[in-house]
Amino acid sequence: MTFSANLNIMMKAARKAGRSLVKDFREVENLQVSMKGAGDFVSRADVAAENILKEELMGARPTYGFLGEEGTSIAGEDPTRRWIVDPLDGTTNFLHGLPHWAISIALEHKGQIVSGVIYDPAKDEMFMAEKGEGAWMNDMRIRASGRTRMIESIYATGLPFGGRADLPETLKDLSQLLPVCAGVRRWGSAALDMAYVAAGRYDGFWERRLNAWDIAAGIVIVREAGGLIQPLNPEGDIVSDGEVICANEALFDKFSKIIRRA
Ligand code: 2AM
Ligand code: CA
Ligand code: CA
Ligand code: CA
Repeated sequence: MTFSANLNIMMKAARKAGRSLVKDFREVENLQVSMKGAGDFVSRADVAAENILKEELMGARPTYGFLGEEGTSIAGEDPTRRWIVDPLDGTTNFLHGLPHWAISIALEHKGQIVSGVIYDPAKDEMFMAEKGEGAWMNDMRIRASGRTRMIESIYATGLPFGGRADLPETLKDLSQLLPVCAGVRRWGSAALDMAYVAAGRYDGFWERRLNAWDIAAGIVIVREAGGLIQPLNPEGDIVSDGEVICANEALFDKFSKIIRRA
């Protein structure tokens, strides 16, 4: 397989930020932690990883824009291209010593996500895709699952933390979905949830109240793996709404009818 120069830049940046995060993860008890909002933690590790990503990505492509969760926002000379970055998706897991977190890097071109990388350094799994080029995990092509029966399928979501207002809706989703499927998982990294749908590990995923950096890379990875991904509100926009639903092609209709109560 040969990847574009941009995807190689993204993978190199993800590996470099990954080394920094793994080092901090080994001594996580010494990290300074602060809260950005109720239940929304940030540590020195998040900020260090964002700085590495900014240096690598902006160093290689100085004219592109940049949007990062930890405050980096750069309007590029080239208004059509922008990096959208979550330096550490799953901070709560990270801070609890749970090895389930990732770096998410997307490249947006004219409002569309054209390349995505989601890297899980603890498991050394790099999920990546480019528009029209398929989706990969390390050196293997990945595809959304082939399951066709709801009762055999499993779904991932995020449970609203820290008093998020979408709790009643999510509980309703669960009460309607759980009786008709094989299970729902909640691991705390939206980026990895989407990567796992692309890899056929989960059959679908949905979540409300996310941000552009949680979802951007996952969009192209799920699509290139043959999965269907849409804004939860069919008239909306995934990246700006931050509300997403995805699944394999065979199950998308049934699953989305339950979640959208259509
Ligand atoms: P973050 O770790 O980058 O902040 C899952 O529900 C998503 O919500 C994650 O992608 C996570 O991204 C974000 N999130 C923020 N605070 C959280 C918390 N206290 N618990 C779980 N997820 C949280
Ligand atoms: Ca956060
Ligand atoms: Ca995130
Ligand atoms: Ca983050």
